[in-house]
Amino acid sequence: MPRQSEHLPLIRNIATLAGLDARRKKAEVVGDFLLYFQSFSPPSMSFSSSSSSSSAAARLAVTLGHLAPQHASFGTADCAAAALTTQQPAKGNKLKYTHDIASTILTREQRRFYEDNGFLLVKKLIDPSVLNEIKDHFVALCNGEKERFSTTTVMRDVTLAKQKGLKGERAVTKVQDFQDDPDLFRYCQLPEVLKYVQCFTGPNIRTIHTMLINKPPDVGPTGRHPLHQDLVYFPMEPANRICCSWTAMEPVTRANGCLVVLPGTHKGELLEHGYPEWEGGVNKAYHGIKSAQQEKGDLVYLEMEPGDTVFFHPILIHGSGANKTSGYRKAISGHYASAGECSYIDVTGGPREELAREIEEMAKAKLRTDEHIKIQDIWRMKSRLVQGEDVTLI
Ligand SMILES: O=C(O)CCC(=O)C(=O)O
Repeated sequence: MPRQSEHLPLIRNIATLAGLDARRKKAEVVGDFLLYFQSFSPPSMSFSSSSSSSSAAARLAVTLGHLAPQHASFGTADCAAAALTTQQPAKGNKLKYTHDIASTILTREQRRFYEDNGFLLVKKLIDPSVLNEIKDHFVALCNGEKERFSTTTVMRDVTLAKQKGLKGERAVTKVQDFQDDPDLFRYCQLPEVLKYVQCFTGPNIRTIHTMLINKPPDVGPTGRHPLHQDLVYFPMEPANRICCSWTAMEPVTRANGCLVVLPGTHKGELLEHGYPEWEGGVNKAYHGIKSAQQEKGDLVYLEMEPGDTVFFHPILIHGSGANKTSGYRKAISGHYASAGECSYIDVTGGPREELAREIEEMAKAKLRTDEHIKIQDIWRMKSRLVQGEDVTLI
């Protein structure tokens, strides 16, 4: 039986909004409807297409610069500078994707890199022993040896869901919304993570979304994650004060489905998303960018070691490939928003509406109610203050 959330008062409010029978166990019901919109299963997309040699050279320069150590030596700083010159004409650009606090934490090159590219990779940020403890907890949850909180959702890839007899971490592709689980949520509270997160959100920080993504072997094409922009899920603004931290828990390579990004796309608009028309099935609420096929030439593959962490902007186009190896690929991520500058918005009429309405409808169906449950309330329930104070995001 899952453990109940600490957030019962808020859950009760939402349950009341939904007109639930007061005799029902609210936490369990809300946990159930979360399962609908959390049932992300990666549809397929091939990232193997080749691009022109000039863009390949640019990508290499970007990657080399980007992978430079945090406090770059003379040689690597040169490399980073070359990458920046190659990638974008950065001079004179106003700094708008990083918070002012970044000037005391990031190197000039790191800050410029994020401004120009929309992501920043920090190598060896987290001690692998911490990640191993988190991994052990995840495996114990998968094996049913640890109780899960009612608000946490355990999910299977659509391919795995059709297979019988799979057990443990072999069968689970994601554990999501672990804000109430201290053994997993400790990742989002790590000082070394928040030190960087505040460079993008500012000092008051709320987590808005949490995931541990597992790619077991032999999943097949549905193990891929379509190119998308995370903002399509978030009913809050401004986007520049939202960011994701994504940490490799195991060596992450092109062969086992590393993260891929399209540098600079954070400067664009939130694009139309929808279900890809792919074989093998697509799970509920797993949307990809409709125009993604045209953009594939500029992809950068982020191969990472355990503890390496990439921070990225919610409009940055990204996805991941299938795991074609016999091992696992695990990563843990948090999404954070400024609790001092972000506020909930009405998503009617924009690219977020379709997904928001779909999520709301799924929640209504699951709760067997005709009452409307606002997308903002669903996200309110998921978020948790991790640094500073609540000013706007309440
Ligand atoms: O970890 C992955 O494979 C991709 C995760 C991702 O892009 C997401 O959940 O937004």
